[in-house]
Amino acid sequence: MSIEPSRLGPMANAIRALSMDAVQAANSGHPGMPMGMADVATVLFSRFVKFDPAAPDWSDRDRFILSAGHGSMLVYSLLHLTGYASPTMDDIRNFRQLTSVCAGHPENFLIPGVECTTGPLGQGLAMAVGFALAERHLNATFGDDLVDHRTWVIAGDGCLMEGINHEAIGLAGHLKLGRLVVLWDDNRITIDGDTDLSTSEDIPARYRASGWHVEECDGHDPADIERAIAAAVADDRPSLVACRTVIGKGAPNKQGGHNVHGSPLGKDEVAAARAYLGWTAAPFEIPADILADWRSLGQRGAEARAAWEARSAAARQGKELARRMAGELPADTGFAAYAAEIAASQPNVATRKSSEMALEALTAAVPEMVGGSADLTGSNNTKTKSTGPLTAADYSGRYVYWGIREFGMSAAMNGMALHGGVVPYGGTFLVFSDYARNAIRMSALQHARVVYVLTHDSIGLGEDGPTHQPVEHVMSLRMIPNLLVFRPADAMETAEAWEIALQNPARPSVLALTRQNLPAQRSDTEMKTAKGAYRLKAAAAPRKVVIAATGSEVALAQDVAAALEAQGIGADVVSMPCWELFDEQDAGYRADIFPADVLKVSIEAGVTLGWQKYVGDGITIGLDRFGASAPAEVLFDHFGFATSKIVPQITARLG
Ligand SMILES: Cc1ncc(C[n+]2csc(CCOP(=O)(O)OP(=O)(O)O)c2C)c(N)n1
Ligand SMILES: [Mg+2]
Repeated sequence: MSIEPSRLGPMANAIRALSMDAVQAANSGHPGMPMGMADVATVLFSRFVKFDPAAPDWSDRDRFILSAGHGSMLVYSLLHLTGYASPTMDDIRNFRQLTSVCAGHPENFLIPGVECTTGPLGQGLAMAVGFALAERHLNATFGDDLVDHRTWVIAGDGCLMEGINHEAIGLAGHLKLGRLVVLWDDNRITIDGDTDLSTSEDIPARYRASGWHVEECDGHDPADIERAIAAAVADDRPSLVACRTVIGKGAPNKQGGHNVHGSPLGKDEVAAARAYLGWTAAPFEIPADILADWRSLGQRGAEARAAWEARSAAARQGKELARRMAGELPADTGFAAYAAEIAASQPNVATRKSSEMALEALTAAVPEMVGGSADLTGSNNTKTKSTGPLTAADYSGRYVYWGIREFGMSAAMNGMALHGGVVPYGGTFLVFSDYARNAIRMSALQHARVVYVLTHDSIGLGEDGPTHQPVEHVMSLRMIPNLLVFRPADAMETAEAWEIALQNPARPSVLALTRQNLPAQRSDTEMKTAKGAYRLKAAAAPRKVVIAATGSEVALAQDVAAALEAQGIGADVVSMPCWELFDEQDAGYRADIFPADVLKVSIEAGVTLGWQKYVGDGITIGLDRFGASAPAEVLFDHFGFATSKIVPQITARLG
């Protein structure tokens, strides 16, 4: 049963009413965008989107992404009206309150029907590129019967103005992601006022030049909207549908102006809007006939899902797809055999190389791993024999050439991880993690399993100099909640870090890896990295000092300890590949590693701020300034990372 065209207007007004009433009740929020895009969203959901409210995690559903996350009431209204269990009307009534899942911006971890967290403008659209890419990759792997869905985006002027938009649409155009459709809320208003205050760009021309198909429509004319979306669906390029709208449409005295963007309409204007729209129902009440129309859409999807379930049950690969979509790894990731191998071979290699060696084993055993690099493949060592190129001609490949698009890559990887069925990892230089930083933060906030392979992790990269030498990066990444930051000391710790990263389905990880070779520190396979920090070497003489270090400085710590022991000063060496995991150990373990009664010293080729947490008023050896251009050995010595310079500081303190 399809909806009569005459019903679309009242259905859209239900979105308008819920949005203005919820924002009014919260006395905060953004009514303009949901009211302006209500007609487009109603046509989209009533004619095009494949979804089943009874199964929000059905893997072959279409993905709907509200990139203009400030318009959160739009997605809350849609989910509620179409019959999802969450949000309830009570949640909507309590929009933006602590007890409600209807947070100020849509959060993927609060509501199953919210595919990803949006609010940082531009990133929803960039994540959508990852969703669309994951869909094509799984389609190529599992076939049309099991994977065949679209990615829909509603984006505002802000999403299209952000720099990441350029990266995202360049990727989507190049990869010919034709199942991606972006509906642009072309209301020509942003917070400060008319868009002509700040832009005069020809957006359709920019999209066309990037390989997109562009349609334009009157965003308040259902027939025109339907025509434009149908044309987008029919075209095999990614599509932008410019929907000319009036922000706050329905609020007679405020529509079309920037004040309706992010403030409640006010009691009088809410009343005026009710009169203007002919909406007589009380706040948070939807007339039964209108609700029935919305619910009928939801019920339609159940048929499509039932048919898919029958196909999936009959398909040879149905279970394998289900495994991947559930985020469950194969029983054997290849880690154990590989760890045994390097415990024996004790390789003396850079940790970026160790990472590549681990990846060879892991990518061979874990087919859902999809790698890539932002044009530093040969430096990040991210490509393996199992991961052939993922291209527009062959989406079954497992390696994405992201180009020089660190932010776009990272946001797209979030989309891939949240789509499910793939475990993305991608590389760049650690120093350029700043370009990607908000997407890394969004991985952590969204509980997305994304692995960032960040190489050239210190002055140890040498001659490229201070622009390329991270100093504050490892420490600043440690400040992001729910992010595991690994700085492994050798091949074994690198392999362990990879295994831990894979085994954490709800956490992103960063691997900070060296350019320069590092000696092997371990011959056991005890997964010590899982504790975050552990005693690599116990004091021989009576213990006077504990030296904690990470990554390339662990070898130096060993050397310093040996020099102290030679003087009869007992020294533990603690390798500390992951602060976050150490902080999660029990108090007894932590106190055993960093005992109260000894001098504690940290060595890390980066800023020292933060190490005091472990060494108290001990000694912090680090680099609180930018590096310099010279060979690595010269720099380490110049900046004080030398046994001969560290030992006297320790003996002086011991008195
Ligand atoms: C990266 C980022 N920068 C700034 C903001 C703050 N902000 C939220 S909405 C908005 C204006 C967006 O304009 P538009 O997309 O046209 O939305 P509309 O006013 O039409 O609803 C801004 C600047 C943000 N959310 N994200
Ligand atoms: Mg706008």
